Amino acid sequence: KVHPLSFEQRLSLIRNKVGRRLLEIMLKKQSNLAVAAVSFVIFNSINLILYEDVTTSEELLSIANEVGPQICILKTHMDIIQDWTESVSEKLVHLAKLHHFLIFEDRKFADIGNTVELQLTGGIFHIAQWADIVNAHIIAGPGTIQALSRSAEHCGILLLAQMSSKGNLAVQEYTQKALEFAQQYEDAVFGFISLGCIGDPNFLYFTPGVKLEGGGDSLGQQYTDPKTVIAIQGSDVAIVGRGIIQSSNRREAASTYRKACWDAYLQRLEE
Ligand code: 5IU
Repeated sequence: KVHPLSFEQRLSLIRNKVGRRLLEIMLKKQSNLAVAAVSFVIFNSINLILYEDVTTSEELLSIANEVGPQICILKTHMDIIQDWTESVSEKLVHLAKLHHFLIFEDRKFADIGNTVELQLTGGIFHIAQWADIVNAHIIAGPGTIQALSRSAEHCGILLLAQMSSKGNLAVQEYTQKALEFAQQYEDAVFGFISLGCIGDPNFLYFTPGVKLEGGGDSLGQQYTDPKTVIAIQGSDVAIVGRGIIQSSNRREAASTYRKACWDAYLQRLEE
């Protein structure tokens, strides 16, 4: 299923303009690395929290600044930030422009269109004002996608076609349905969250659950290394959270991962 096309060649196949802008950034920075600004908690032996990270806007912004030069995308979870205000999103957008990356809010919209429209534009987060990319489950049918594309024309959409966690239900027929939905809304949808390429080079593939050492966590996350994900499974962008966030030197870790992911892409082109 892995196709042989380069990112340059894909540029003319992607209909959505955010998708094309992303490809341009990727080629310019030689980066197919997305960093997930995830939180992590370290518990002690009697389950008390010893250490907690990336739940403040200060920490989020400092990560964006540290890893910014190495990444094509910063993936956020705005609802884990304790002190979110509009100025946080303004500062994020500023850093995104400074370092040339796109902001992907991993809100995973899943409701009927009418609700999703309000979640995207309203509340205290106003996601549509600052996110370049948002994602959606297909469980509620195409109305979810219609609502997102109508109320945020400048946002590109990714559909969840597969997941990295143990026991997830996004398999086989479900994955195929995601592909069909995307093909129906190609102006708005430019890619998938998946474990690799699921067949159509007109879309980009984004894979979470990536770590150089592999392994997993205690809540069902399953890690695959960048080379497997990109060179073998045919994914385009690796999404790395704790592999970088938990490192004592995030700048260096981001640089190591950028190189590993880009080399894996080059290796795929050679095969
Ligand atoms: N994420 C996954 N798996 C998935 C989907 C999203 O891990 O199938 I869809 C998110 C969760 C987190 C990031 O924001 O990707 C992975 O972070 P770690 O690299 O820290 O596990």
